Amino acid sequence: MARRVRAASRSTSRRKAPRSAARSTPAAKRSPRRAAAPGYLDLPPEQSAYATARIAVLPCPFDGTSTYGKGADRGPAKLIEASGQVEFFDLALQRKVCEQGIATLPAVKFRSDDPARAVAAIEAAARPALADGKFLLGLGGEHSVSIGLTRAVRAVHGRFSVLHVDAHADLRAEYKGSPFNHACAIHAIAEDDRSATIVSIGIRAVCEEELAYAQERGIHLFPGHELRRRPDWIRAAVALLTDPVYVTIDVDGLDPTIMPSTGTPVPGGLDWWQVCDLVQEIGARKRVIACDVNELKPDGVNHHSEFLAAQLSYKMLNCFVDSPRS
Ligand SMILES: [Mn+2]
Repeated sequence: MARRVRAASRSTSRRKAPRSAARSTPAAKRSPRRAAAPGYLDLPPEQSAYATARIAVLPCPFDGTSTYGKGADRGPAKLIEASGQVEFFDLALQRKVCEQGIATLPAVKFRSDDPARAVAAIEAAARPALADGKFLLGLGGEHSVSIGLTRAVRAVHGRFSVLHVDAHADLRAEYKGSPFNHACAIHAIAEDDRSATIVSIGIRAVCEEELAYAQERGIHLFPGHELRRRPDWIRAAVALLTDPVYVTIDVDGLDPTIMPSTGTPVPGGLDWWQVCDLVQEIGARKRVIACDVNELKPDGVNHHSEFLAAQLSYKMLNCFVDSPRS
């Protein structure tokens, strides 16, 4: 890969020497204990140490309630693995936020498929990093991980508005016996703070009860079919948000042609540049305090979805963390 050769002489760019060296060590000479997997972006130790990192990444590999394609529990590890190939420098933004330090926290452990316990475990795992002043990036896992993440953010930072990208409204009050099912994620967040502004983008799969709830609760829906007829949708959506903002992106909000590896794909989603423009506009106009990327379900064959999710998450960090406005 050309990038590895080019990057070899620049310490702040990509370098792969340590890992390829490890790979050439004969198996018999390797330590019997498995080396820790590389963290987010595969950063060198000085940029991934928790104490000095501006950003904390929390893997939340929970997939207890998904209903169609299972396997979102493998999403965080695959996204982090793919992030090792993402270029540190964002060309469009002319920014390299990894220089502020990005620590990868240990993945949250789940003892059962009970989403209520998972939400509590994620909230407990996310709180310390937020209390330490880190910007938090949560990685799902199914969308119910966002309930725990937002609870932690609310406990530490107080109230916030929510920007939500998704094919699904996720506004069911209960599904398969739980209010914490991934089909209920935004409903639960909306009920946790009844007055929080919520803006949902790219929605194209919804039931009538969810629409009625959105109307009653005052959730702003930007359905997929309206976006192409509404050239100003990004500015209109971002203008509705009040500071500070939490951003949650379900990768099925993107079109399945570019993001096939997700449990419940729906045609007609955002393209790459639309989601980039949206994220960039939020970063330019709003103060974002935390975000998540969820519902990546690696298929074990193609890996462009993992790379897209990794690059999107890093673009979010480049746009959101200490952006000029904040
Ligand atoms: Mn969804």
